[in-house]
Amino acid sequence: MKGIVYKSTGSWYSVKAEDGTFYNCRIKGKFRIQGIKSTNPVAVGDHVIFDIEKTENETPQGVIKKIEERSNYIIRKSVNLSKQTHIIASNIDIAFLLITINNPQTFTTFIDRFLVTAEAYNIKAVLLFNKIDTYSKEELAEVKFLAELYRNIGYECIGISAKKEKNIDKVIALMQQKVSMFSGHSGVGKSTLINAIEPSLNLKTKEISEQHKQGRHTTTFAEMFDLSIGAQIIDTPGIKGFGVVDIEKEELGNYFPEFFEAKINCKFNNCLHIEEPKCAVKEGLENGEIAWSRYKSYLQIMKGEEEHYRKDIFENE
Ligand SMILES: Nc1nc2c(ncn2[C@@H]2O[C@H](COP(=O)(O)OP(=O)(O)OP(=O)(O)O)[C@@H](O)[C@H]2O)c(=O)[nH]1
Ligand SMILES: [Mg+2]
Ligand SMILES: [Zn+2]
Repeated sequence: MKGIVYKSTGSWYSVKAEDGTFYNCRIKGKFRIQGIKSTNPVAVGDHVIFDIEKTENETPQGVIKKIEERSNYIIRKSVNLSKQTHIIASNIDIAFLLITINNPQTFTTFIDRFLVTAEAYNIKAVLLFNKIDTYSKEELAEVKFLAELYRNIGYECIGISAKKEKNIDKVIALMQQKVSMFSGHSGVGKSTLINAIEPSLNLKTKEISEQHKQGRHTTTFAEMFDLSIGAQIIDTPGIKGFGVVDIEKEELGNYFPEFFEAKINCKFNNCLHIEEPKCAVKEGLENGEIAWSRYKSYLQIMKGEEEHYRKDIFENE
């Protein structure tokens, strides 16, 4: 049978068959995916082939035999096993990043790593600036600044309030007939936004009183939901950082669209935009066409530095 993985709890997978029935499936011991060193061989969004096992009890269970080739996937580095990766979700049409200026704060290095990952796998990325109902004048100015920065590069940016249901219709319009993923730090409002779109799901969200407790994730597993607007959404647990793996140094600049555009004017066609003379990216920085925050993210990924969560990249200036 064919189906799509809707939920994974580590050892069990909830798979929706073509006829709409959900089956609890597991994988056989030796099952491995070639080429990917991942802590989870099967991810939410995967298209799989599975067999129904005859069981004594009433509910039939399935065994996943094969995963169809993924059109794309979003990964993060595993928290403990440094060399391993964790596939957050696969076969995504649009990846939405929820960004909050405050409570919690999202830094540009995090945004840029997300965008690089999306570019590398050719996934349309949209930035949602959430909680606009809570911001001070200064914080709203920050939203405006960042939205303009990323719009200039070509990314769609929408200011929203999941709680006050502001601009939700704009998000819905982008989601029609597609598989979307909501991503972002813990507490940015991913589950709240899904509830705003589909109230009947009534997903668990963080209580206000719990908000300041660090390291508490309300959503603990990625899960896909069918929405009545005619779309699928994958809710994901909040993540601290995106690992950018499998990207060669020479390729990295291609995943910063404004660097890629400038590169044609670099003196060397293999310019890494670091030490080289007559570099159009560095000229772009000087004349204000390219944002310094983007270049800092670029250098950080290039050097393979770990992301410093909750550390402002400008704090050394
Ligand atoms: N004022 C305001 N609060 C919001 C908004 N969106 C979400 N919140 C609140 O932020 C808190 C966290 O929201 P969640 O939806 O649980 O966040 P999450 O991104 O799903 O978090 P994890 O599941 O831990 O990754 C909750 O108390 C929400 O009510 C918003 O637009 N405005
Ligand atoms: Mg959540
Ligand atoms: Zn250059």
